Amino acid sequence: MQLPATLVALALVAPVVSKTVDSSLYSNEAPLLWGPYKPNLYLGICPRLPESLIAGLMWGKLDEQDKKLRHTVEQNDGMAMYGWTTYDARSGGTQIVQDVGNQIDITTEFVKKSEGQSSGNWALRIKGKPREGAPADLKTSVIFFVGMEGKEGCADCQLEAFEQLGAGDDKSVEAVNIAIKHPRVGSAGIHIPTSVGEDGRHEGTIVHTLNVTEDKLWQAKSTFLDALKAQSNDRTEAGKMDVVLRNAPGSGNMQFVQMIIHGSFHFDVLYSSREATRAMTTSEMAGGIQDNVVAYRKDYARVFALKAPFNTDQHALFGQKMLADLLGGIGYFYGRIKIDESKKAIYAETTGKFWEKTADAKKHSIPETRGPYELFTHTPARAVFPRGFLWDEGFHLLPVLEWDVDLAMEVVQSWLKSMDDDGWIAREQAVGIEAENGILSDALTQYPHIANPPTLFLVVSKFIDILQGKAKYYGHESTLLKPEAGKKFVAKLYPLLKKHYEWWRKSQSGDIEAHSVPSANLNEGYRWRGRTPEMNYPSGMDDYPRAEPPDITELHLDALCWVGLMSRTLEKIAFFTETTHDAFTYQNHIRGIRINLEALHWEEQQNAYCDTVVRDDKHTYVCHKGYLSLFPFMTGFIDASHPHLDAILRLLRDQNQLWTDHGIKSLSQEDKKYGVGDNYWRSPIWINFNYMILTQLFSLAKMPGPHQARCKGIYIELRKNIVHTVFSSWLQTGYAWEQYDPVGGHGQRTQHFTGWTSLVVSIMAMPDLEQGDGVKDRVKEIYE
Ligand code: 6A9
Repeated sequence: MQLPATLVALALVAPVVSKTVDSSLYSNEAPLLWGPYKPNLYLGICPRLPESLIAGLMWGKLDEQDKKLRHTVEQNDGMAMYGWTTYDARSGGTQIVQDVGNQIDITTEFVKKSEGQSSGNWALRIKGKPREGAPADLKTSVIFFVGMEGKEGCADCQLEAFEQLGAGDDKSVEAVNIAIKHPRVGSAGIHIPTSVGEDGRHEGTIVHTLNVTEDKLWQAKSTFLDALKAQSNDRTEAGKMDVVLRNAPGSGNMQFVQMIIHGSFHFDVLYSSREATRAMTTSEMAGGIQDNVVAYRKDYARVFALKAPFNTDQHALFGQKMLADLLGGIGYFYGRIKIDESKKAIYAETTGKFWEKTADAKKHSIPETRGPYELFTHTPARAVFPRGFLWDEGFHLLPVLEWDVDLAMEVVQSWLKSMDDDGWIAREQAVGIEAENGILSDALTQYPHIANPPTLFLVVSKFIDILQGKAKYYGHESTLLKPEAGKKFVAKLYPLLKKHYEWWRKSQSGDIEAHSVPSANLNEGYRWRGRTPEMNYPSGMDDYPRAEPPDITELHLDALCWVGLMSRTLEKIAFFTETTHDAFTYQNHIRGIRINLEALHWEEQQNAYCDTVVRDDKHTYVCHKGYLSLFPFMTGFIDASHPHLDAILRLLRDQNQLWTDHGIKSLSQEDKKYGVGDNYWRSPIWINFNYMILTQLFSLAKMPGPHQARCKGIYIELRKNIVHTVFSSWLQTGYAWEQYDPVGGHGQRTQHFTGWTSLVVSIMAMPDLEQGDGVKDRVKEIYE
């Protein structure tokens, strides 16, 4: 083991701290220990260990540091572009931030090296390059910080900075070393050579150690600026505000390593665990960066092999970036969430204007906390919502599953572990104080009667397809795909999935009897709890039109279909894990669901599936044609010979209803709520549902049936339209977007929405069915 002198000395005195990575987890998990798991920061690194270490980067133009110091990702920072260009959870990746305001482009390269079960080494190379038009002598302040959580009262903890002096006469500082000792992390050292690359000139490296309260650790920016302010105030002579912290290395719970650099630069941060057989070196890191880029591109080409007409270099670059941003948006969270279960009786929603009572209860609610627990999840958008969203995660994991099945299932497991004793999973999880920061408490509090679409079941279902060889896997080497391992894992998840399913059926059950439909099955009808006028947040399609005013007799079509999707997944699991007896129960449920899709939800006049409600004692349809009407189709209940397939295809391919050249839009323009109000789910195009539509079209295109050719034709067109939409918007703006405008096709709402919009990666890899057999023309004939 070759460690810098100071660290060698340290290693000798440091007792070996026993490894604390949870040994109950399977073996492919150790390489996931460290990562840029604070996606809310441009670069925030921590291990997947509660209350341990945080590290990260801040930068800004020296004389505007107080206003433009970059730390948390902010949409209004006005970056020309930012995000990962390559990223893999096991080996690392490269991120670029084009910082217009600070006139500099920052590149962060992150490399991980882990051996066996050891806690592993990692390294960072930070590069800066002045942007065009920047002054010749652009001065940038760059700060690398490390904080240690839970240090107070921890006798065995250490976070100490040392300067490593050169052998030369001038005794200049050659490197900064930070010694780390922590019961969960073990002993380690961070080595930061002070040289800043060939052209870079810098005014020395300073280390400033602080002892701060815990809440200051994750607020590195204000902690740093406050320290500068305090330092300026301490001076007796009046003058300008200080821009550089005093050099004061020592022992504390927070370390700032600050450099003032002229022009372009690069410097390295090398983290070596004492358990590793050798220390991380600059050359190992440089080699690692190169290898990672090459491997990432190669892996991408294999796993997401682009199919015509998207087999171009430009689409490859685009896809690599989209995937890297999805993977790089993963976060590790630890802490508590706010929940309110004190008024379960009120939330039962059994009387007339139930939402008024609920609103009142919310007003007076004093939420309790639940936890602490861990959540390992991808995030929809780093700037605006860097936290866990249940139904988003199922979509995130579909491409991840193809890339790294063990990682995807690790995340599934993390979410399922957050389930409470009743089987409820909170839909929006801001776990811990840092994740909660800046969110109104109204949006934070979670209610245990609220559900969210169970998209994790989609992931488990596809996982079983892979295990059974029904879906091909070209991703990372996997432990779960070894004989018997996958089955064991599924058997372990099964009780949790079943519990969630049972909670869902019970908590969201609908009053079928009130509808007095003789042919209906009396068990399978569901209603989203937590509805308010014009809104249905739990469903995920927030303002998609429903019955107004909300009513306790409503039966929601999407809720029924989501239950059906769960039933079918559980049936699959039951057969797969040889718990056949259970399978019969699920089959029974599925039968009931099929009956009720027709008996309760199919509206003959409108030729569409709809929500329903009881009005004037009568079973009444509430029809707003759009994504909702497509649910039986999207969730796989419409097979090739289904009598309503024709109507569904007509609806989605009709230019006067849902079809646009940019993808399928959320609501028909013939609906009176089209584009009305906030217009969130009332016309825009969303990629998650377009993906679901495409996968169904694809499977029907392969299945003999009266509409096979149509399905194939529409599949070909829709696939092209969606990719074109996301791709061209990305070319124009540099970003992926939350949704797309149904008229112009441009990206809108949240910028750098790297969540389910990334499904475009899977879409580009879906087979191109175009054979030049005239299918397209035939489809045109039918519709136009
Ligand atoms: C807003 C902003 C500092 C809304 O992608 C996440 C969710 C989806 O699950 C849902 O289906 N989005 C969709 O209708 C975004 C939700 C953002 C809510 C929080 C607060 C201020 O934060």
